Amino acid sequence: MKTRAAVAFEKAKPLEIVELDLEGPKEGEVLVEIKATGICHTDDFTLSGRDPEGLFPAVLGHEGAGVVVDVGPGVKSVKKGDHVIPLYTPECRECPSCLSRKTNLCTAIRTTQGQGVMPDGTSRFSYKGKMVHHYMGTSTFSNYTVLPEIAVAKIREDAPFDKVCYIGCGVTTGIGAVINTAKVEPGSTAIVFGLGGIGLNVIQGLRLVGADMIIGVDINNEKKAWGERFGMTHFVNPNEIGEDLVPYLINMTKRGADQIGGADYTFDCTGNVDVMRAALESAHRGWGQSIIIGVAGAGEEIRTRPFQLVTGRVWKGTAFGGARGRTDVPKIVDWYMEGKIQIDPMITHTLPLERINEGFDLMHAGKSIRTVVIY
Ligand code: NAD
Ligand code: AHE
Ligand code: ZN
Repeated sequence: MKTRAAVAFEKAKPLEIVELDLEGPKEGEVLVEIKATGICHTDDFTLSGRDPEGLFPAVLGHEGAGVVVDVGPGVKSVKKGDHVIPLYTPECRECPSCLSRKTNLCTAIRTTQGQGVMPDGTSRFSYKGKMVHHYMGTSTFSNYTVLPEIAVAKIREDAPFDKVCYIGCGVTTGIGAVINTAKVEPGSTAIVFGLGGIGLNVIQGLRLVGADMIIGVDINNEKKAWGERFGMTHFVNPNEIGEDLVPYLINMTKRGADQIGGADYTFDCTGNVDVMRAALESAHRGWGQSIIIGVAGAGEEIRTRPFQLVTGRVWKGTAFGGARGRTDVPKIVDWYMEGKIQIDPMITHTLPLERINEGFDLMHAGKSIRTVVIY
């Protein structure tokens, strides 16, 4: 069949809207009509050429929602007409990682996913007879996409696609980092670095679990009002404090009898390795945990004095907020439908597929929180 898609033919070039050929689903695969997709900073990261796993040409996009329109042989867990969210972190429930109960990083299809192909080693997408790569196993910048059955979460049918697509990455990553990875306790102090599509969801997760002091750090002053809207209690622009950021944050978090300072939990939502260091070093001596969410480019490394860890600070990372997609995503959709979490205000822009490149421009200009493409 044919599908309209925004294709990344080359790194650092605008996406091109073309009609691709798409093969139908094979054994264990499903064909999904994507109704809406968010644009995440990670799509931009890969398009920029900084992703060591980036492949071209490819159909990017990993934050979608849609309807199953066909299933391949052997598919049991979903059927035609089901509403689904594609999962870049699948959940096979059979691999050693899934069975360990220690991680959400299912390994069933990770190798082929990173190679931009389906689990049988081939791509379903082609253009003028030449293979086009899948991306993150999802490729939601195509109106139709083929996914392994283990990489879709079935969701309730009354949930609006143009909002719950955001649960396919940003919402789940931010809230999950708080609940699953950090396991933040009520009354905690927290610092969130980077108040974009991920950081604001960390903030709403912190409010949900009853964190006390929630400090947001961003170089864009317009993010102050955004953070406050979702529960941030204090805002810091590192360029305007007139001193080094870490001691400033340590001072801010000195409370009552505890004059050591430092936050119980810090979160990097920027992908900047210097910010990651500041996040670790502004965590509380003895127990502060710093969670890396941001994704850094090929060749970049994190640094700190080992003494920071010797004295009890903990560095952790999280992918997809530690969520097990087929199990957790339908629950997060319920939270949204029940009004427990907010999504609508964060979707600042909607665009048709033809204008998808404007979504990247808005992100670069710091003007959007999330742009959603509606097919
Ligand atoms: P975004 O562009 O919407 O937001 C980034 C924010 O960081 C912006 O508000 C920007 O002003 C701010 N910022 C930039 N440099 C800063 C600095 N030096 N100090 C303070 N703030 C700074 O991006 P996003 O969609 O929120 O994604 C954030 C990061 O998370 C990206 O690196 C993305 O690739 C990554 N990510 C990771 C996962 C995961 O599973 N680990 C999931 C989604 C996104
Ligand atoms: N491919 C990159 C890393 C990109 C990355 O870390 N991706 C996150 C999701 S970001 C979503 O917006 C992730 O899930 N990582 C775990 C995994 O298995 O990919 C690189 O550096 O090679
Ligand atoms: Zn993402």
